[in-house]
Formats: sequence, C-alpha cells, structure tokens
Amino acid sequence: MSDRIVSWHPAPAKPTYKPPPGAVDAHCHVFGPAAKFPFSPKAKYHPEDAGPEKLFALRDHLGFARSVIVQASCHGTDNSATLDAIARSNGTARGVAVVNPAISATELEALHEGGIRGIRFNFLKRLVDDAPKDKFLEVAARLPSSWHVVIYFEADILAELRSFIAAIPVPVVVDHLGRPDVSQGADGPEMRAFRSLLDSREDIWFKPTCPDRLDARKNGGTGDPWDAFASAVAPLVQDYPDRCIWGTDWPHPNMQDEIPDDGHLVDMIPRIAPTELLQRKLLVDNPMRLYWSA
Ligand code: 0GY
Repeated sequence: MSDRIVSWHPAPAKPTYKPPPGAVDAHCHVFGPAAKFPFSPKAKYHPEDAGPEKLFALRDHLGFARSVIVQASCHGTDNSATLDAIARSNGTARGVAVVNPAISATELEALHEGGIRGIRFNFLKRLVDDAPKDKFLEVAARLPSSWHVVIYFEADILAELRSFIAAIPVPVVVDHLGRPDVSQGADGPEMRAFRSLLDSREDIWFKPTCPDRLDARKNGGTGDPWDAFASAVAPLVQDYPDRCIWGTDWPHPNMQDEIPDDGHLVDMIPRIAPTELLQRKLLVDNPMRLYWSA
C-alpha cells in the first residue's frame, strides 16, 4: 500500500554504550502485520508492517534482553498484534494494552495470561477521538492485581489532568515525561510542573524517553544529539531514580520526517543516567519490578 508510512531507521548504528545484562526496552510497539492484524477503522496513521521479528532483531542489535510492547493507537482496542508479539518472545516480552473501558473481568484475566501488565490512557487529540476520564477511572479500579496505568499527555494539559491522575487507584507511568518543553531547561516551568506531579504521589513513574520527539529540530529543538533533552532530563533521573523506565519507542510512530537512529537513542542513556547504579535501576531493576514481578 503506497500510503503506509515508514517511521523507523533502515540501519541504526551499533551503540557505543553497552546496556547491563537483562536490560529492558520498556517502551516499544509493533505494527501489524496488517494482513493478519488490521488497523483500527479509527487509526490516525497507517504504518508499514513492523512486526516482532524486526523488533527482536533490533533489540539484539542494541544489546537489550527484554521488551515491553505498548499497544499503539493505530490498532485501537484490538490487542491481538501486541499479544502475538509477546507470545513469540519466549517470555522476554510483556505488554501494555488499550482496552474498551467496558471490558469484562474475564477478558482482563485473559490479557494478564497473555503477558499484559497495564493499560494505557491516551490523551493526544491527534491520536484518539476521545478520552473518557470517568470510564477510565472505572476500569482502572477493576484491573488485575499488580497492574498499572500508563498515561500519555502533553504538558499543556497537565494542570487540567491533575485531579484525574490523583484519582487513579493504581500506580501511574507517564509516557515521555508528559512531553515538557525541554528547551526551557531542567528548572523551566514545564519540568517544574512535572516534578510537582511526581511529588504528589510516590507511585507515579515516568519514561525519560523520546529525545527525538521532545528535542526535535522541527519544533525548534537541538536535534540529534539532543543536548537540550540531556541537560533537562538528567536531574530528574538523578532525583527520582526508582521511578523511571527507559524505552526506544521503536518503530517511532509518526516520526517519518525526523526518524531517529536507535543506536543514537541508546547512546543517550549514560547522558541521562551517568552512573552504573542509575543505569541498572533505569534499565533493569525498575522495569522488572513493574512488568515481571507477577
Ligand atoms: C509513542 C508516541 C506516539 C504514538 C503512539 O499509540 C500511538 O500511536 O503512542 C506519538 O505519535 O506521539 O509513544 O509512540
């Protein structure tokens, strides 16, 4: 299909940084294959197939051992592609689903059996038609034990989401730091607002991920090697070392205009987590606690 987009690098560099044994890529996706797992009729983008073989080959290339596959919006609430990828991983992948809030307890248990450990609430208007907070809270109260909620929003709606986030009855993981403007620096208003969110609950986690999105040249950022991202985000990892997890975001949905090199993304890790201890927490201890403890 000619209108299907490719948003990932054809030949990522081998990173200079070597992740510790057992490192987890805790934010990645699969697309299709569409012939087997069609996209949602509500999908806002139609990517080329990026299935588990490609994902796991890249993981080997980058020096990672495990993956957390986050259901991408183009697959809507049909988690079959994500579950299929987990099933093909020999126990090295777990997942985060997107569900219809009316999902039954039996269906939730089936997702748990399939390796799902959380559900994602997406508030990006360019990706989803609606985000019903009341229904989200209702389903969050019925999740299997040890699950969490992953939430994706941009910094401009953080203030209006605060009471909703406060009411989520399970741990919360924020995608891509809630997309602050990193050019404001570590002490800029949007990073300060995000710190205030982290300080409001001890079970709010974050992903210091996607320098390619947060520091994109097209938005006035510094671009690869993402210096503004590194200086704004490193203090946060330092100050909240037990609440962060890291991921590539491969296959980088919607990044076709500024496709990041995954090897370069991995080489950001020591710039935001400069000690071996921080790296082990970010890449192994923290994601293992969230995804492989049950
Ligand atoms: C990401 C970011 C994006 C897309 C999705 O589910 C998705 O489609 O998450 C985005 O376009 O910002 O985390 O992959």
